[in-house]
Amino acid sequence: MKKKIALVFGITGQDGSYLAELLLNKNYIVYGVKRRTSLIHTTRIDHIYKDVHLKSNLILRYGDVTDFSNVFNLIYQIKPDEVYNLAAQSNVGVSFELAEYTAQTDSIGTLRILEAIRILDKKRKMKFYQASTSEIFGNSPEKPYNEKSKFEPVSPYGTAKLYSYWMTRNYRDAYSIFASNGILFNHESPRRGENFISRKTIIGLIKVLKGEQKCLHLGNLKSKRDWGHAKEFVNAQWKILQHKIPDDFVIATGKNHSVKDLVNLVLKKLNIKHKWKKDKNNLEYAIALNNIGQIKKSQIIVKQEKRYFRPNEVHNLIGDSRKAKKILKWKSMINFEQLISEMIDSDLKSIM
Ligand code: NAP
Ligand code: F7E
Repeated sequence: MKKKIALVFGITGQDGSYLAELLLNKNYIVYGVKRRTSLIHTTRIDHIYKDVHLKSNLILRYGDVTDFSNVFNLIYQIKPDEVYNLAAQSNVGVSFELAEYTAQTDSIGTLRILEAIRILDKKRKMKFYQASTSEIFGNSPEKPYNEKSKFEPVSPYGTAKLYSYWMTRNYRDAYSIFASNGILFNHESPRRGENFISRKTIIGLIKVLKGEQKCLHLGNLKSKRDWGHAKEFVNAQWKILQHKIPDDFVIATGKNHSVKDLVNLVLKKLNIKHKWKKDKNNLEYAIALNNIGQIKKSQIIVKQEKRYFRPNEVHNLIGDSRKAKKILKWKSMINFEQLISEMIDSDLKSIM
């Protein structure tokens, strides 16, 4: 039987690496798009990538979704069965500083891929997956969010992603392209980028324990997120494209926790006893109650800092993925505590 060909934009990212593993295990030929960078950074996929001169089912090509001729050429040459658009400037906080670049990548980047598919795939055989996000719900009041909830994004990232969500639906309806949105809630793993809250907290507190960093500085501790495991969530991405019709699905665990819960859990797992206090500006900080590692009793180990607050915030995200459970037979099995424990163990091994 002819092997299926997948084209993955964003293969060097957290999800891209897990998705590539999953597709290779399912015997796909996987083409991954990597950006030109001054230093090669393919760390997340090095374990599955063989020397370019050896025969392999994983092939890397240079590319960038801000370059239409490149996107068009890749789709023209590779003729994939499935296209996964995971490429994005994915940091919500950074999107306030790089608003135009975020739109170029997260909105128009998607349009470029959809246009290339529309022009090149006359027989409408290609399937397209769009990495949509819970950020498109913003602070919409009716929770938990499902596929019918109202969209009210509050950041350049969320707004850019909402454009892509609608373009994916528009191209499906107008041109009969098999184009689907996975509306994924936060998902983490040991491969999560170091400036997202889960990884930043874990790495930061391990460094504080080792005496390499005095204190962990954070922003909003009150916001709540529905955190799942990336490995499970990429399985949903694949399932969305195997469904007989193109459609949109919310992918979430259905449970949420605050940033402060996350910090408390990491401190507990590292055996750092602590107490929260407030300063005169009402900013919170945590002090150690025990001597442990390089930490001295009464040391300030976590501190809120204004610079890490965003101009606008999504306060409370929780998803309802009953549709995915019913139609795709997908459900999250790894809970918050298991996820964080796995991430801590992984970072303890590499940092200690
Ligand atoms: P990530 O780790 O930040 O990976 C993003 C990927 O996109 C990286 O491979 C990155 O390349 C690539 N990329 C960035 N700009 C690009 C451009 N202009 N052209 C081509 N590639 C570009 O993100 P992730 O956590 O894996 O998330 C995957 C996708 O799901 C993203 O679209 C994200 O917005 C979306 N999403 C994520 C979550 C989550 O909680 N993780 C939730 C919902 C939706 P470099 O490695 O070169 O930077
Ligand atoms: O922030 C708060 C921050 O950056 C989570 C992306 O994958 O999920 C992710 O977006 C919360 C926010 O993720 C710091 O204000 C406090 O309330 O880990 P995060 P995010 O913004 O939820 C969605 C679904 C995506 O689609 C995105 O691509 O934590 N927070 N202090 C902080 N966050 C960070 N990063 N750094 C802090 O110091």
